[in-house]
Amino acid sequence: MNTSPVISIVMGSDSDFEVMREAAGVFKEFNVPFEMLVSSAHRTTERTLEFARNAEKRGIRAIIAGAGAAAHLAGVIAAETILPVIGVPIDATSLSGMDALLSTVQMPGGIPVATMAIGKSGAKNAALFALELLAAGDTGIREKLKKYRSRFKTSVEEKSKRLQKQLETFLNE
Ligand code: RP5
Repeated sequence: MNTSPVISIVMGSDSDFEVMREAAGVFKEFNVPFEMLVSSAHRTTERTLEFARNAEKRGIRAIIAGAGAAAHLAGVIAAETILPVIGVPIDATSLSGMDALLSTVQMPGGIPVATMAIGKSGAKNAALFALELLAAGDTGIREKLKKYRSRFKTSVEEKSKRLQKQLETFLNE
């Protein structure tokens, strides 16, 4: 298997790892090579710009950028690459992630950032969305994604059966 990373997961600080590991977990499960790094749009601006400019020629196919507070990381990266950039707003301040959400989602027309939900669900969905992008040209990933979805179907059907039993007990009380 090719082990060169095709996905970059970037975060503004190592304090974001707890959330961003959700994305890493998905790539681990799908056996898709990825890299993870810390780069800050405001603390290490030059490093972030260099990363964004070089990502495409290094073979990266999509970038996931997670940041909290005035989260301009995803937007700054998107400004310097035409790779798809997926933003994950992180709950890192007293504004509970609303600051990061608005900073990430409200990109002016011309430089898109696909913005996910705040926090762990957003990180997980960012990875799944990146896989959906890769799936356009990779039948293996496409099939794995279909299997992943079908597991949800089975689990909801099981939940519904359990609920019927609970309902029966409740009605007979
Ligand atoms: C943001 O500021 C980072 O993405 C992080 O969510 C937040 C706090 O960073 P630390 O002070 O923990 O390094 O840039």
